[in-house]
Amino acid sequence: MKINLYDTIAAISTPAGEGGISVLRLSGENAFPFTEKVFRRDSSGIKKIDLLNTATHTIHFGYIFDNSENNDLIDEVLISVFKSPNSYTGENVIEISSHGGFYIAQKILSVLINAGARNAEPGEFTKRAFLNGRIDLSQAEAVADLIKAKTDSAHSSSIKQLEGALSEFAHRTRQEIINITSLVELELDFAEEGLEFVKADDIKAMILDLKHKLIRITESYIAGKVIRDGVNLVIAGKPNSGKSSLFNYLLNKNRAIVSPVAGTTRDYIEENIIINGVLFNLIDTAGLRSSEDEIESEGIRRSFGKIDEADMILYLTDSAEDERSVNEDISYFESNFDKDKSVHVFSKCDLKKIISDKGTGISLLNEDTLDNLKRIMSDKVKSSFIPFSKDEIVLTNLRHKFCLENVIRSLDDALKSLEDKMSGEFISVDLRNALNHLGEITGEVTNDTILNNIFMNFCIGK
Ligand SMILES: Nc1nc2c(ncn2[C@@H]2O[C@H](COP(=O)(O)OP(=O)(O)OP(=O)(O)O)[C@@H](O)[C@H]2O)c(=O)[nH]1
Ligand SMILES: [Mg+2]
Repeated sequence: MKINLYDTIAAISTPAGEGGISVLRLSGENAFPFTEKVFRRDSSGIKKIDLLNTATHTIHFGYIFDNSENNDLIDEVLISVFKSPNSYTGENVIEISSHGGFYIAQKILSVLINAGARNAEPGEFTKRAFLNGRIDLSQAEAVADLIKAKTDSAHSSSIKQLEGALSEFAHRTRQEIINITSLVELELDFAEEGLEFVKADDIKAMILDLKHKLIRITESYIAGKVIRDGVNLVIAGKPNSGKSSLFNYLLNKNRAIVSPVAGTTRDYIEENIIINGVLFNLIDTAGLRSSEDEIESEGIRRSFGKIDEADMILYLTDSAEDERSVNEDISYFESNFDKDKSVHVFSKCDLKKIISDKGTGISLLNEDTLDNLKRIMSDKVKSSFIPFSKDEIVLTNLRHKFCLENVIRSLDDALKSLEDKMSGEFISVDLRNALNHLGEITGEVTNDTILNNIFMNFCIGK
């Protein structure tokens, strides 16, 4: 995406479809004159507005006309005026609130394009905010995450990042690396005179300390991924064990076919659901057994595929079966499933008096047992994937994780150079590499490819 910071871009910022209002946004050097061409204060189209002499952060009622054709009246609108540098992009910005309706918004957009504006690319408003120094890159990325947030925790981690928590951390770390670098360079200056200002061991200890802090943060990415994208939770078990019934119950809708015939579910089904603040991608699968049926066998193969990829598994054993089958199923579960990520569930416990103490009993006829299962599910996610306190930074973005891993790699290089008693110049080069990688997080160090990849994923109008 080539960007000319001086042209004026326009886009509809609200989603397509009918709604109370639609908002269009214009940003750039000519945002004011282009608006003046098409906006009038009265419905007869006579009274113009002088935006340069209008106070910033004010709202004005008026009308949009199609000046390209017969000066047709398009809509009654409100325009909000934001003067550079106090706007989202840092440039002159006009926001037009029209009646909600895709046709009207499209029509106003085409009028603005006729007036001289250009259609904005995805994320271009936010990209300008970054290029104009209003926000750094990690904050721009937080804007995209904030829009996509589906749960409380996804929201709170992205709003924290937007407020600059990650940027602050990057700046603090940067300062620490600079301090270490200057100690190394000081050492370098005096080395010839045989003065050892700071012992190599001390420098090593400082780098190690920093490295451990960074490792802790990169480890938080798993939590971040769970917070952002949800936990892949597979419901598995023998045919007829009640998987689809549980799936439907958790979703609170009859999504999957339930029947007493073993082998009902063939292909897997996925749905999103939030349980106790945790986002789950629930996957109902075909019951596991050896089957002669070609289609069922393919379904079972897919079940195993999903089990392999799962973050978490609910394995259902039908407790209404006879004791031998139940015991066999328990051994099957115990020898084939990873304890850390699986929960053993005994289904249909209304049909059985004694429930094995090896798992959690549930019955669709008993709400308490299901609430208990939900609590076990969300607690397990919180303890295994999100063992971070509210104040800690949680990485939610893979790009940030890669940058930090590169920082750690450069710190390792520095440690190795120290170990090998290399001269200070080498150590200093390693530390400077670490600084560069760190700068990629906030965008102090960046290139077009990185920027394009980031903003490509935004919606148009943001
Ligand atoms: N009594 C009782 N019956 C249940 C319970 N849960 C499920 N069932 C019944 O068990 C039968 C099988 O349920 P499904 O949910 O279709 O089982 P499944 O594991 O999805 O079966 P497949 O798709 O064939 O692998 C149905 O007749 C359900 O009504 C329960 O808690 N109590
Ligand atoms: Mg089923």
